[in-house]
This record gives sequence, C-alpha cells and structure tokens, in this order.
Amino acid sequence: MSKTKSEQIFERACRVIPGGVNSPVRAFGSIGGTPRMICRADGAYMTDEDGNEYLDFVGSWGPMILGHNHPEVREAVVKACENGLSYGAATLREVEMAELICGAVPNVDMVRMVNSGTEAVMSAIRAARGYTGRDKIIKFMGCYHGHSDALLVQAGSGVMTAGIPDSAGVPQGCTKDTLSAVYNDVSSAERLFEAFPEEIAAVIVEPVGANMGVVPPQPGFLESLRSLCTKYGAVLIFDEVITGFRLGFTGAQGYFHVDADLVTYGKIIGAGMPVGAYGGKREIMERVAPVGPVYQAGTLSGNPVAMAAGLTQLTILRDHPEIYEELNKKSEWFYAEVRRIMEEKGEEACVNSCASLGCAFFTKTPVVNYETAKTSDTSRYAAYFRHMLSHGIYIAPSQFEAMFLSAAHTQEELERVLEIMRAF
Ligand code: KE4
Repeated sequence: MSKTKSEQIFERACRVIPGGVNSPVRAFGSIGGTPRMICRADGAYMTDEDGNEYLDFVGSWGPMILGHNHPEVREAVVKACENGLSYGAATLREVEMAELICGAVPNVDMVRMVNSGTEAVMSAIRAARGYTGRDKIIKFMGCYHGHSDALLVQAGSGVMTAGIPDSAGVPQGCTKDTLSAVYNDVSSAERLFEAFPEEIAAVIVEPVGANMGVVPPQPGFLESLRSLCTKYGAVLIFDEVITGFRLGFTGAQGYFHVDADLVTYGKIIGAGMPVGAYGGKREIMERVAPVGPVYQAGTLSGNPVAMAAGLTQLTILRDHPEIYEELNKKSEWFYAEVRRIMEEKGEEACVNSCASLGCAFFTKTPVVNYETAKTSDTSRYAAYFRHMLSHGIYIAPSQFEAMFLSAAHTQEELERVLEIMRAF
C-alpha cells in the first residue's frame, strides 16, 4: 500500500519539527495514526494534501466562528498587505481595534494587543501582580491558559500545596506562587484565600472550561469567584481566549452577567491571524508600560495585517447579532440531538455544551471538573474520532478539547454528522 501524501509529508516533518507539528495537539498523539496535512480551507470544510475533504469542527481551535477563508476577511488582509506588513509604529487601525473591543464588552476600558493567547494571559497576570503588589495566583485544575511558565502547573494535591511544574524546564520558583483550585468548587478557592488572605493577586478562570473537554460553570460558580475577589482585593481574570466573541458579542461577562477585572482574548479577535489581547479596568491597565511600571512589549503586536483580519471579523459579528442567535440556537439543537443519540444507543456518554462549544465524554459520570473529565474512556474517544474522520468529519483529535460549531455549518450538514455519529 503506497504512502499517502500526508504520511510522506509527516515523515519529513518529524525530521525537522519536534513531533512533526508546531503545536502538540495536532500530532494526533492520543488518537494514533497520521495527522492529515491540510492545504486549504473554505467555510466549514478543510482539504488535505491527498484531496480528502473534511467537515471541520476544530475551526483552527476557535478563530473560525464565521467559517474558514471568509471572503471579507481575506479581502481585508490582501488589501492591508498592499500597504506593507508591519511598521513597528502606531497606526490608526490599532486604535479602531481597541475602540471596537472596549465598546463591545463591559469592564474593558483599555486593551493591549499581543500575538497569542499565551502572551495575553502572561501579561494579564503580570499586570494583576503589578497592580496588587501581590505574588500568588489561583488557577483551576483542568483549565489551560497557554504555556507561560507560571501557568504550567500540576495541580498541587490538596489545598495548601504550592504549584508543581507540569512541564520539564519550568523551575519550581516559577510555579511556587501558582495555587490550584477545583473547577465548579468555590470552597476550594475560598480555602486558598483563607490560607493566604493578603497574598493573592488574581484568580484566573476559563469562564467555560474548554481545555479539559467542555465543562460549563455551574450556577453561582463565577458569581462566587467575583465576590471572593472583591472581598480579598484580588483581580478576577476571565481567560476568554476561547469564549471571547464566541458565546456572544459581549463574551462570557455578558453571557453569565459576571464582571471581570481583566479579560484575555485570542483566536476570534485575530480571525486566524496571530492576535491576542488583554484589557480591563483603567486603573489596572494604566499600570502597564509605557504609562506604568508593568513592562510588556511586542514587535508585531497590533500589526496592520492582523488588525485588518480581526477588525473585519469583529465588525461583521458586531453588525450582525443574528449570527449569534442562529449559531447558539443551532448549537443547542445539535448538542441536544447528540445527547439523545447517545442515550438511544445506550452509549455511556456525558455530552456537555455551552453555546457553540461542546463535546462528548465517554463516561457515565457527569463531567463537572477535571477529576470527572478524566474518567472518560479515551480509547473509546479515539475510536469515535477515527470513525468520524473516516466519514469525512474532522473533530478534535483529543478528548480534552472542544468541538467548535460555526456560522458556516448548515442544518443538513449537522444532520449528516448526527447520522454518522448514530452509525458509530
Ligand atoms: P495560544 O497561545 O495558543 O494562542 O492561546 C493559549 C490559550 C489561552 N487560554 C485558553 C483558554 C486557551 O484555550 C488557549 C489555547 N487553546 C488551545 C486549544 N485548546 C490552542 C490549541 C493548541 O494548543 O494548538
């Protein structure tokens, strides 16, 4: 059997790129088999080097809420390129982008552009530490906030344990101030505040857990974090790299009616170009260089081509609120159908969803945090992934990721997906 082009190219990739990929999840590690070398994407579809077409539910891990290769976004990028790619100088377009974001979401008075979600989170943490003069931060087990040292932390078992690095190459010194709590369990965060009442600079949380599979916040969870942070003078950071401009135009703050002090963005605000951002209350953001003592910088931050892409996508979303109504309604129906099929077929599965984010865990245990997410049968998920892929449906190559529906997925395509799921 001759090798496919994807197999041939992946062999070459593995010789010159660690694991053959520029981001680990792409390597199909937990699934097995050869990653498909994608060479083109349009709307809800991606095509690989062997000409296979896939209905895509990864959407570049979130940016493609309007579908791939949106003509207006592409046109804006092409047009921006005609004026050069980057100046390293202030531009009007960055102001327009900042005004759009500040005008869209509550509590974001000022915003700083960076180049990835990781950079956005790293900078927001530094701003919170600079603003409070405190060192410790609380994160939640199962939440992922990018790969900056302080956030690559193994959940310290028990409440008092300082963070243990979750990756080689991270000195204990970088994670000793990172405390871990249990998602959807406010008391685990409360105990940390009681143990370190004056030392906690910030609580950072994914308002919808989407990096342990999808785990929505239980009623009262986010509200309680808000009051804890207010009570102890800590900064509440919503990591909205996934939920920002995804749940609705006002993101998780608007969707759950909970006010954050700082918010981080990525993905959708770049429309596929490398863009991240962090923003929030003026009194915090004015501590950031050059106006304040918290240093943060970036050669390509706010570059005109990336801004053109992000601005175009955000403007479409701002001017067409019906996109969210249709997407969230379509998604609610879809995930309910998935739930129904799993029950009908007697599949031991827990299907979690929030707006257009969702996933099926292969466990009968309700998945409400990282512990319960880990009860999923990942080999069953791998079989599910391979079944879907063999039928031209491209879902996340890992149980602990999200499914992303977009405005480009049509009703009949979703019905076809449900039929293929039923066959599984
Ligand atoms: P990036 O540095 O990958 O742009 O963003 C980091 C990040 C921060 N916060 C949240 C809530 C995130 O989900 C992410 C990145 N998400 C993953 C998907 N689970 C990116 C995919 C990948 O690592 O290749």
